[in-house]
Amino acid sequence: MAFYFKEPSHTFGEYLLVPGYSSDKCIPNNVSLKTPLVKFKKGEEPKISMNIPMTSAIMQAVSNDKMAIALAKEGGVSFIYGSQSIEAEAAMVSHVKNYKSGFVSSDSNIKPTTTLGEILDLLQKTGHSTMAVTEDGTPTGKLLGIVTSRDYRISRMSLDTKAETFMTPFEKLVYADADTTSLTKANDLIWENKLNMLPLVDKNQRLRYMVFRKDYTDNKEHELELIDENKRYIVGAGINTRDYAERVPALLKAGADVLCIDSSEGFSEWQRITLKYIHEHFGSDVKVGAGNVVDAEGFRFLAEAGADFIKVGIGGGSICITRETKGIGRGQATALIDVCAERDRYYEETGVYIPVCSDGGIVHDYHMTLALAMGADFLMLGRYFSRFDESPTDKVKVNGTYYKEYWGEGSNRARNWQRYDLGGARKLSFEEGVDSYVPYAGPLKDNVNITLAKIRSTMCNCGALTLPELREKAKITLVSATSIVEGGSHDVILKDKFGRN
Ligand code: RVP
Repeated sequence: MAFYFKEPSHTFGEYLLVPGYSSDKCIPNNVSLKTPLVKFKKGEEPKISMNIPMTSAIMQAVSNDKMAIALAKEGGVSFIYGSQSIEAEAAMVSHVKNYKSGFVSSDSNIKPTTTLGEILDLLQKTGHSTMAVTEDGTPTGKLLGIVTSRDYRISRMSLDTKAETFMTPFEKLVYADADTTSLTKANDLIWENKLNMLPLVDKNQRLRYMVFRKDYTDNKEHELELIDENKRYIVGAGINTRDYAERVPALLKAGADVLCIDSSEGFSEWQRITLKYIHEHFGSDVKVGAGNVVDAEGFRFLAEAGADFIKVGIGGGSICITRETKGIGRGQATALIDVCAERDRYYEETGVYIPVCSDGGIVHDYHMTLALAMGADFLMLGRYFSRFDESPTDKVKVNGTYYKEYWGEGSNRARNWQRYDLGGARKLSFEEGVDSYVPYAGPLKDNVNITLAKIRSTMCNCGALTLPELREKAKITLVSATSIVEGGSHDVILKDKFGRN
């Protein structure tokens, strides 16, 4: 006879936190959100911890190199999507590892023959008024000059005028040596010479980086940035259970700090084989997360198979239709509570702590706090990050409002069959995800800071200054359907319904 769980499974929206005593020390500024990313033995430190409990989803529409840099600056980790060629994924990892904070590659490049009209088009496209004039128009070509909006007057000049006639030529530029100039030195030069931007060139006058005055202040603002011992940003990468023998060494060579098997359902022999192969061939120092599972049994299986962290969640993702399509899954909150209880039992028994990641289904910021209170060590978020400037997708205007595109890995658009592979044909037999729009929300930094402020504030309401303390002290209640209605504004007529704000 089938096994029946005694309780229905619930999701985050059905729970609330009940405040506990907050001492006068319990203020948001004192809250630490530091959390382990990979497993560790009792009394030891994990090889990698994060400064905020957020990772970005292993998805084409979410985690590329740009997202990874932006999130590492705030203290979290992106897992670069694996549904691309090994070379392309390794190149993204390598870009993150080689990114020098404050040193940017030029994204607006022109040739000496580029016309003013073309320059204005480029400005419209990139929004960047500082353009490098290189011999071949590439970001790393021989630097011949710089054009900024101070170099031309649209009302007085013909749109056919070529850049070479009005650019500031190389001979008149203040520049520095890319190989020997530190960020501090670059910033000193910027201040001494009243520059907005300092180009860094190699010994052949080829452009390597630009350092902008505005990035100086930006750099000072990233107190929680997550870096390795060589001051490079920490980055993760997704892998699958098919081509790991080739993909893993390429990603490690590119500098990936942590890997994660990306699969919609992880309680399978394929994951065990993959974990075993990686640890045997590349050493136990290579950190690999696995998943997804939704119960204690699934956790125990992956723990014994050697997973360095374990992801929880099937069917709760905003773009996911696995539950409708296949009828598998479990309410995210119930799944998480069950798995975290098993993690704690496993820790008691073995002295090994395996972090649990709650993946998918976060709709409101408070759901994050609930997930952390229920035991998640960190979260994986797709929709949340897809809305930001840094996600890889296009920003589109629909009926006067801006949206970003967001699609599931199981959609026809992504065709990530490896994620759904159960050892059959090498193709996506049916869709498990949708293609959608999400409201555009602006820069990652601003949004993440607001979310973290809410989490810290709620933690103080619960009397907790750290995540382990939150788990220990949290008092959580299920709410009735009627009380959920009470939670929003009710019995008033919102002013915007009258067309006013
Ligand atoms: P969300 O944050 O709710 O958008 O969910 C993101 C998660 O959804 C991913 O981390 C992944 O586990 C899952 N996903 C990704 N693609 C699909 C799909 O096409 N069904 N699901």
